[in-house]
Amino acid sequence: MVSCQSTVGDLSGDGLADLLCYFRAEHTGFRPEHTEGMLRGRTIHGVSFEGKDAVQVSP
Ligand SMILES: [Ca+2]
Repeated sequence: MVSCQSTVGDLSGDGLADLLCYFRAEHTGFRPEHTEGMLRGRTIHGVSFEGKDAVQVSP
């Protein structure tokens, strides 16, 4: 299950709007020591996207 919020504003303080997503860690391969992740997907209009940024893996 993935849930994302695009209306969270600038959480990182870099002046750019952020996307906050929640994943079940066991479905992603993330482990607690991981600090960076890559997201690949497709919009509802079929446009592919890819991004990389910091992640925080919580138990
Ligand atoms: Ca930001």
